[in-house]
Amino acid sequence: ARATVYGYPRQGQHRELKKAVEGYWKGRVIADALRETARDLRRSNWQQLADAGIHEVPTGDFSYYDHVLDTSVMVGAVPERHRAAVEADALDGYFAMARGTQDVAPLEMTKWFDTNYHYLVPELGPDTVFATDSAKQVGEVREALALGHTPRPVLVGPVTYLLLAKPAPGVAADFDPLTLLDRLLPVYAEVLADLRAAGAEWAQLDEPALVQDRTPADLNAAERAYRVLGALTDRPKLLVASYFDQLSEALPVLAKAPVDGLALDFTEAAAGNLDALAAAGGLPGKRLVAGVVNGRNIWINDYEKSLATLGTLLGLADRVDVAASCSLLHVPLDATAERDIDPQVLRWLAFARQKTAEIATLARGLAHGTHAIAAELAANRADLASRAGSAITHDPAVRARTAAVTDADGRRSAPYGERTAAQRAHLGLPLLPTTTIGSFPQTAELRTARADLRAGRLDTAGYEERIGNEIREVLAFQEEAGIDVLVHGEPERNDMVQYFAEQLTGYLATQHGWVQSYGTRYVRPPVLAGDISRPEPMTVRWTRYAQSLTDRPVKGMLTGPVTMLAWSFVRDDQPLGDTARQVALALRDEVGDLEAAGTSVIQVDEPALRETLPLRAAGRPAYLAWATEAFRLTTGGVQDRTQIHTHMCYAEFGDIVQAIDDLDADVISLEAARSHMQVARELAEHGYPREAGPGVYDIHSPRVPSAEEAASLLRKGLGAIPAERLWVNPDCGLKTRGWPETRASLENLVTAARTVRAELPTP
Ligand code: THG
Ligand code: ZN
Repeated sequence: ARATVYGYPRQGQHRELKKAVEGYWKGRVIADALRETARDLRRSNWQQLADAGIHEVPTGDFSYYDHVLDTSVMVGAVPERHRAAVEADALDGYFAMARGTQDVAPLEMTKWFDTNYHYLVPELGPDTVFATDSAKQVGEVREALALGHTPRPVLVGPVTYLLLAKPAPGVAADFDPLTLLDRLLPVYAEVLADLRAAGAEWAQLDEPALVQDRTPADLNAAERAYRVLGALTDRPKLLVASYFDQLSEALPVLAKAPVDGLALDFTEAAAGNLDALAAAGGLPGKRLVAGVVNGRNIWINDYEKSLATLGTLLGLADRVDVAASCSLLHVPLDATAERDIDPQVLRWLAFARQKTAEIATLARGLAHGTHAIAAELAANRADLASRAGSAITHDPAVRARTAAVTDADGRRSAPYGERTAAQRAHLGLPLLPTTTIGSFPQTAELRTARADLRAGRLDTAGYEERIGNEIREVLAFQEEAGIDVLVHGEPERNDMVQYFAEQLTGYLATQHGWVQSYGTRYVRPPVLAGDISRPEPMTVRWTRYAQSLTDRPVKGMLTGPVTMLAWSFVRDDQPLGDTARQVALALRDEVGDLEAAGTSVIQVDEPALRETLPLRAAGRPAYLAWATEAFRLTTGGVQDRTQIHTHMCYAEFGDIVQAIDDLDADVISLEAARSHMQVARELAEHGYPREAGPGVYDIHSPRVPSAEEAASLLRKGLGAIPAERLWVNPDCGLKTRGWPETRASLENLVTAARTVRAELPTP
């Protein structure tokens, strides 16, 4: 048994890659220097892996921006509008596809399965002509060989690549990219031949799309793809990798395919793989790579459990190797860099570097017996016991409270239809009320102030004075602009999850735990480590201050429990629903305190509700049940006249309208400007009975929408949602925008609301 991984964090311990790429964009770093930084990072990653005892190192997993974009380049799927840029300069053309230019739009970005990584969506059509460009893949194989490593190039598999694609602009929406498979396979054949020639003994083809619910046609495509690629004579040995869930129907297809190995996820999330593999008769004559170390969470492995699984697998394949369940791209680099985490708790955590050591240990244990890893096993047992028995993971007060939760706690005292009258009377808002989603521009001054506070250059009083000033300006602007429901602008918050995580007991923040979100953008997901409680109010002070400055209602702003889980590393020692309930109770107290402080409108954001939807339909009802329960527990305790808002973005909502309705919020704001109000129609079709604000200002672009444009979107909205229930707001928070366009856009939005109000029939 040998140890291997499918991919490693690309950014470097100090996010050197981000700095080099962004420096290149700004013209401060020349192309050769960027390439050298990239080469250094690859070399250091491979050395770390080899030193840890990883036998085959992944190559081709590195990327300047995104590995799916790299695959589009490898197969020549460059959209027409980017052709010229790519021909002029390959690197600049690559970044043009990723980010767009003045004149051309970038590729669309969307979430990589149910992770927090985002990839660039391939655009294909019946006229797509593929062409082989194996330079990047071949180059990395040569690089690794020259450094004395055994490279295993990792490629997005052809079936997954096509399943992740969408019809190019101008192509019929019902075009099925899978119809291009027969044209794509010769390109993969050429790449594989080039990799073989470069010296790769094995190549890995990643097919995570096959763990999702798949049609017989999809499975046929997978069967054909691997029959064709397997039959090639000039190729490396092929390892087909799956992860994020079990293969189910696709397992027998791949087990029978003429490939040389299969990589399967054997973590809890894919528990069915073990039985399915046995039922399929195992993998006689093939290599099995067993993903027993969770590649997307940060907890230490349970060695005994993993060794038991690995032992069962030994009889099922020709050779069993040990790996993480998926690429380590989804975890931070190195836990030992964390200086502020209690050393005892730090022993429970494994980031990428620690996981490679775990994989190597397990491979040694599997190959030579447990006596060969006796010391590691004993330490592992002690660390697991310390976690299981810790007061951090078991707070009796939190446990007692969650156990006492009843359905009534999640029920408002009156149904929506009756609450609206109380809210209308209390708030006195006009028809088509205007509001914003919560955040205002996070200016360079604010970021500097926060950095200065952290570095000790600014004291708390000085920092708070700046926050107070900012809030005054944000409120003054909104009053002047004529917005109806105001916000304080959230200048005191860094990230909408991190801000709350830092204030809740049981949550850990990391200092260096960066994980790539997309391109050069990273997040530091906090860790839900223990039982969650709220030692003191988190948002009341600034909300109260903001309300003291105006007679109009100021919205209280909270991140909802589902998003708090989705953008954190979650506990693996209790059901997600239990963790969500603990977070919900802490937030419920915050909602109660805001209400008691005089806040009449409270927004509980759930942008991640849609994105954590399980990959397979079978898992969705249970997820939606705990997710809606958690939201209702957060918001269910307020008086009728207190108006609960929620906000969602980053997703299509058509298939979860029922769940959105079940949240029992009074008002929802949704991203809609770019889809021309499609969400409004989707809500209407479902008979959504509540108030809604489909966004009329696309905040992802610096473009200022004119008042006429916003008005015409509002009229469209009125076609689906009656005036009594339609709100006027931007698509999302304004954190990433500058002040000039924010000012102009919001003024136009208010003008649009007034114009359309004047057109309404007088009641
Ligand atoms: N917060 C968290 N997770 C998220 C989002 C979020 N996941 C989904 C989505 N939003 C991802 N979007 C972004 C947008 C911007 C950045 C990261 C993810 C970003 N990051 C800064 C960077 O890399 O320079 C670092 C930010 C920081 O200093 O904390 O700009 O909103 N949790
Ligand atoms: Zn949003």
